Amino acid sequence: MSTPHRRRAPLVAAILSVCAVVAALLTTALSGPASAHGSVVDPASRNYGCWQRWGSDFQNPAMATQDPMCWQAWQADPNAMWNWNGLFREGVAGNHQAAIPDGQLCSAGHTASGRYNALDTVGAWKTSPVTSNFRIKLYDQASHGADYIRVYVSKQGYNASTTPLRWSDLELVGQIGNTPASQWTPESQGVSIQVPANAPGRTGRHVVYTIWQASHLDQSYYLCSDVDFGGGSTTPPSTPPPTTTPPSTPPPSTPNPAGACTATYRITGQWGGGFQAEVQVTNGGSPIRGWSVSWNYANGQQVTSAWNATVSTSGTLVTARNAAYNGTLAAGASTTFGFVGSWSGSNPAPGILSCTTVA
Ligand SMILES: [Cu+2]
Repeated sequence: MSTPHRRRAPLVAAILSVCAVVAALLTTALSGPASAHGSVVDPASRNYGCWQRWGSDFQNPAMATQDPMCWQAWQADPNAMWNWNGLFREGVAGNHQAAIPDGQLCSAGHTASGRYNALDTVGAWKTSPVTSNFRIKLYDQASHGADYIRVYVSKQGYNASTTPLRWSDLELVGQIGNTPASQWTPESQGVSIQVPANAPGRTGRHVVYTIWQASHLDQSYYLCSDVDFGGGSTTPPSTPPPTTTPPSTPPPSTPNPAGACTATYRITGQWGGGFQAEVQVTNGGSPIRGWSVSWNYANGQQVTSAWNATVSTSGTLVTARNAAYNGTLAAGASTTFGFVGSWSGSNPAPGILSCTTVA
């Protein structure tokens, strides 16, 4: 009777050590560069940007002068870049501000045993140019989907070159709700999604802070992207922006030759109470330098935020005019604009889209 008991201890120890080895292997596999999580890739998050710019050349001493913030991050812990997709915490239960102290927002509160701490360093991180209407692109390698994604931008007056980022520096400028991965855009591995944001009144350097609440478990990603408002523009400065509707020309509501332009409407994603749609405008006639598309919503849908067009609403009528940079269309050319909106009950596409042109 006592023999099996005496044998059990080494057996249990053996099982436990096998478990430990398996756990260690799993941990290594999950935290290695090939693991499947994600990040904001445009505008690039701090560590994704450093990995993108220097991952194949991370020992180049030129980085110290050309990209000093990335240099200090690579020196501090290269795994922060190899694991650009692993900047998350688990079990936060939505209490993001309680979990992450001020000054540690870019490292998710020193997550992963401090691997990402150097991302909190204040200084001249490389920026991506944005305009006040921009979108973040989140790449989700493992198709987790999102319970929600929230996009914040630092308030005008915050000095990203000198001040550690605090929660009170941030303003919510865009968000989406529950969006399963099946509604995201397929990538060769995983999926991606774009979240529109609107941050008027900014100039110069700012930080975009994205919280991605993944759907597979309570896993929250905290991602700092460095941007420059107006320092660069999505419109190349060398190209004179085409004027939209000079007062001397007929307003876009003036009837145009039938078939001059056409518009097609496509819902690209839909979730509880919200949806995202894309409209393609095709110029069927001679070259134009402006367009306007209108439609009526029959079920109370509302456009809440648009990109690549200026959208106005009057009752059920929605009118979208070209942005400064996409009004000019050659014969047969197309362009698209998109928006997020709200709906309830049902969300059918509008039956008729009228498209008018500015010659
Ligand atoms: Cu993951």
